[in-house]
Amino acid sequence: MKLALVGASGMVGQVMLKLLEERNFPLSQLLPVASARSKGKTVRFKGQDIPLLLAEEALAQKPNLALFSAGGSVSLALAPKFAAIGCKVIDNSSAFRMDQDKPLIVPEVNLDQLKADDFIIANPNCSTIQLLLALWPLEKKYGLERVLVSTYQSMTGTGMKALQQYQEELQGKTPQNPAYPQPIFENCLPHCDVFVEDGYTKEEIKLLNESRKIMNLPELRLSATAVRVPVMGGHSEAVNIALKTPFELADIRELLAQSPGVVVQDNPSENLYPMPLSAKGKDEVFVGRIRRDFSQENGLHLWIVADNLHKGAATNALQIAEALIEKGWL
Ligand code: 11C
Repeated sequence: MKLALVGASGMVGQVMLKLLEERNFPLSQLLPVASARSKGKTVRFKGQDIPLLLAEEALAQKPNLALFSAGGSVSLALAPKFAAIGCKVIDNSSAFRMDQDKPLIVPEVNLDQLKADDFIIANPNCSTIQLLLALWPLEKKYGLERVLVSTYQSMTGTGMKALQQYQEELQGKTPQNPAYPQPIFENCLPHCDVFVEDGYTKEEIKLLNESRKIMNLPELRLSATAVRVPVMGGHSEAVNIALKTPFELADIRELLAQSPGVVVQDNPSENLYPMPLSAKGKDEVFVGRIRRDFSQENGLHLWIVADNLHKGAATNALQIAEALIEKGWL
């Protein structure tokens, strides 16, 4: 298996490299790809320094699998070229997620939507993935009437430029090339990704549209406010849910505790709840503050935290790749 890693020097790419090693992913050759700016640089993999390649150089090696995390425009330009030579592409950008003919996969939810002849497979947005690991078991057992999501998103979702801005502001400097239009140090920005129609941001629209597609619930009532916070370890989400049918709180805890990829961390008497600091570097999605919302029928509150670079990006992509191998499609 020859694996091209497009965006190998980025934040998600670096986590991909770490996880490829940790999971002992079966590959015979790694082809790390970056832009011409990184020409001459290397990435570290299994104790070796491997030179970064241009996309054309990697294509010439005829990889079987390409993992893309270099942004939407790179994916739009290059993913079809890799697919055209019979290479399976798992794309971490938003470029293809809503294409009707391309699957958008969270393995714990909709692996059944993956087909043998899919060549570009989309990896969902990080905030969607962690949300759905908790929502899907609830949908199956009780039905989702309505979902309200408020996110508290890590700067790592924006990338290295955001961490640079934070560091400069921390040191009292004025950032020369800021990632955000406002200061992020000691601040919260109700602004993730760009503003689109009706006053929403693209991140908020992604949460709605991707959730509908992945769970195959085109009428799902979901609304979100996405907020950037000066945090590193992961994204947090305060989620308010109205279920369609009555529930016992103990059953919800049990259901979530048994759901794949979910860890329940919920013991208020010991101040135990999910936090970005404790989720950092982990592959699971952590759920806590599980409690009834008494203001509405069948109402429930959850607090959901995950490392957006892990389950929100690299882990999910590698799980898809592993599923392709297991099915004999790779
Ligand atoms: C953020 N969720 O935290 C974004 C990062 O559509 O894949 C990933 C953007 C995407 O800003």
